[in-house]
Amino acid sequence: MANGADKPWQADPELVEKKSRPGSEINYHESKVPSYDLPDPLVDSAGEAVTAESWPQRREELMELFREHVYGRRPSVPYRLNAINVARHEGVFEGAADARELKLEITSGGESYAFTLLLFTPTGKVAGDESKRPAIVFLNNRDFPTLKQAIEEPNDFWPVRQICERGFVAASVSTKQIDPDAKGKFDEGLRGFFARVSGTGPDEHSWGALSAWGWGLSRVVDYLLTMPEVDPDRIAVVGHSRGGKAALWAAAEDPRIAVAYSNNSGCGGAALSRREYGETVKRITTAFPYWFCKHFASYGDRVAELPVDQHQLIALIAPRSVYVTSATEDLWADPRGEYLSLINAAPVFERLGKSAVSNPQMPAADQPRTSGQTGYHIRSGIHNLTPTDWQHFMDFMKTLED
Ligand code: GTR
Repeated sequence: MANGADKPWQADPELVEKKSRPGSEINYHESKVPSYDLPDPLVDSAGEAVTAESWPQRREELMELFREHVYGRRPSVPYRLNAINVARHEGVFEGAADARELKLEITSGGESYAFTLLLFTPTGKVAGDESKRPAIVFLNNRDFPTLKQAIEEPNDFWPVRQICERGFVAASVSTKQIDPDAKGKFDEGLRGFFARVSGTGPDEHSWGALSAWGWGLSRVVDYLLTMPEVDPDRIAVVGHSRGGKAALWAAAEDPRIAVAYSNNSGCGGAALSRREYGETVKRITTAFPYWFCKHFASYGDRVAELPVDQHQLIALIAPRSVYVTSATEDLWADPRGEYLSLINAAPVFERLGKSAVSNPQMPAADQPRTSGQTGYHIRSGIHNLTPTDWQHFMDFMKTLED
């Protein structure tokens, strides 16, 4: 092992210097992180300590705060979901899986909106005496493959063959197909669709694209729950970066999601906003205002006044499971802030009778740490979702079976 390879991770000072620009508002120095107080997930708005029994009410209070101030409120418009088979190939990956392409079509007020679902089901025998498989739904925020590409062109970002070979049903949808990942395209996406059919325009607290993407994940869950081969208690959602932010919020909004995995999700995802390290609320709401509700931008210059912070987002998923990962060179996403979120959510898991990662020291690079419902690793390298990240995550999924 290289010197210090088993010591708690800390940002490489040379990298910190390299990334720090004179006069820039973006801070990479740990010494310049402002002092802050995190809002306590286990004290309610009346100042009362939260017990396991009162957690459901406190959870709802926190959900409302996140909706109102960060991700926005989803519309409550009735709709119908239709899954349309588009293509099917049996025995792909030398017989290891069956592959399908479906269209998930949402119909409301006589209009429809649709996005593609790619779905791979392993063909092998299910381990033990169980007859059902866990499923992993990947929210792809990069180039979404065609079914043919997913079968024929191995892709490290979504290593679907390896996922199937480890016994998981593998599903994927595209962020952009659910709601465009660009400014000024509201009318073209799911949010525009719902605004049109309900006749209500967006306001200060309406859902942003991250929430719409997460809503799309929940429609995949709807479909998976109709599949007899899927274990309804072991459905995971996975996202990288902006996709990781959406995956966490999707799991907060949808209790049927058993596991959320956020990879390099940073600001607005796993990282604590109050640290203002790397990407800040001010910067993200300037560059990507449409990801959040409009109101979130008003906290750009006053993050200390945010009624929530991101450890509470992770806590909202308790007592279900959360896996968070960072990358050593991805200081923009604030690895330490991501780890601190995870450990500051641990008291909620514990209050609910579960264990969670709580060691205040970060692990060394490339050494996954798991405890009960949560897990973490920081991979050597750049901002990316790699086969190594996937393997560690699937190892974590396996620990949940015991
Ligand atoms: C960046 C953005 C991050 C992160 C990233 C990504 O430009 O600032 O918040 O989400 O994009 O999605 O890769």
